[in-house]
Amino acid sequence: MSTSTAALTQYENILVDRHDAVAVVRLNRPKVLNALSPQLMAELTQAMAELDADPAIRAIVLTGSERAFAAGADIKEMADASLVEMVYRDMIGVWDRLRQVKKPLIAAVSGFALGGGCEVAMMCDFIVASETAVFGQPEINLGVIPGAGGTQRLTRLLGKSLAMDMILTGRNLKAPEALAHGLVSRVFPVESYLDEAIALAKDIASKGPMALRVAKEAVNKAFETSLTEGLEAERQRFYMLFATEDQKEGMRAFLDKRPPQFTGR
Ligand code: DAK
Repeated sequence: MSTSTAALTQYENILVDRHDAVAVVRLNRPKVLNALSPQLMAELTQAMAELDADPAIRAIVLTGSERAFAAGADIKEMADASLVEMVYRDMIGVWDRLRQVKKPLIAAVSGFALGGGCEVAMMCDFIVASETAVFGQPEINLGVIPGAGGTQRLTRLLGKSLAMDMILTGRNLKAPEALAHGLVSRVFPVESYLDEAIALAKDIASKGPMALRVAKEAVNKAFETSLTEGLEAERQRFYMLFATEDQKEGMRAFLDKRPPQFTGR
């Protein structure tokens, strides 16, 4: 892996490092396969908000360990909770903050991405995986159902038949199947998946920040609107970019046959 530089705020359950304009956030509860405790999720969403507001950062990679991205929400923390306690914990209020990240957010998944782990990966803009990645929503085996978007995002990404199959049986998808069905965009050897994800994030970080931001908004619109509304939203954003210096720089650089220097203005 490329050399990391200064860490940001110190957290107990995650590690945050910078690689030039790319931040790498690593889930770090190895003894429990990165089970997503409330404390971990609070730290994760706080770190994401900090990085999103940091002008030096242009893309973020979210990862775990080689063995586990995350094996789900922490079952010990939920096992004895009552309905009322679950409601007042407002887990979704915290988890949903990942949706508000405006910078490109790539999940780099190796090993288990189960339950809430799979759901967190799907909250990212796209997923790259190691050959050992395993995705699943095994909540049915615990007497519950996915609670952080699994029934909705998995169905949109994989289609009804495969999503139903996974959610009703609790069966997992290995990396090649996840790639074949579009859950992940690329699969790399386990030795290099994180380096590859960081390289990919660096490439994205070299693009115009404003264009990246509105491209992400426009793609996400596809999940929320009719085609006509989505096309209109895309068109408005396309025209809007002609008010940016980066559009002038990007097109001028092409004509001058030189690499563009985007500033985000
Ligand atoms: N929670 C707590 N501890 C976990 C854990 C989890 N999800 N997954 C693994 N661990 C712990 C194990 O208990 C074990 O701890 P010790 O016994 O050593 O103390 C340690 O991690 C290593 O695990 P194993 O010994 O089991 O390791 P194996 O290699 O044998 O098996 C495994 C790996 C991933 C197949 C297995 O650990 C497993 O089946 N884990 C549970 C997977 C699972 O069921 N995940 C879904 C959890 S439910 C919501 C948001 C999110 C959610 C719901 C609502 N809202 C916003 C409303 C999410 C719910 C879930 O994710």
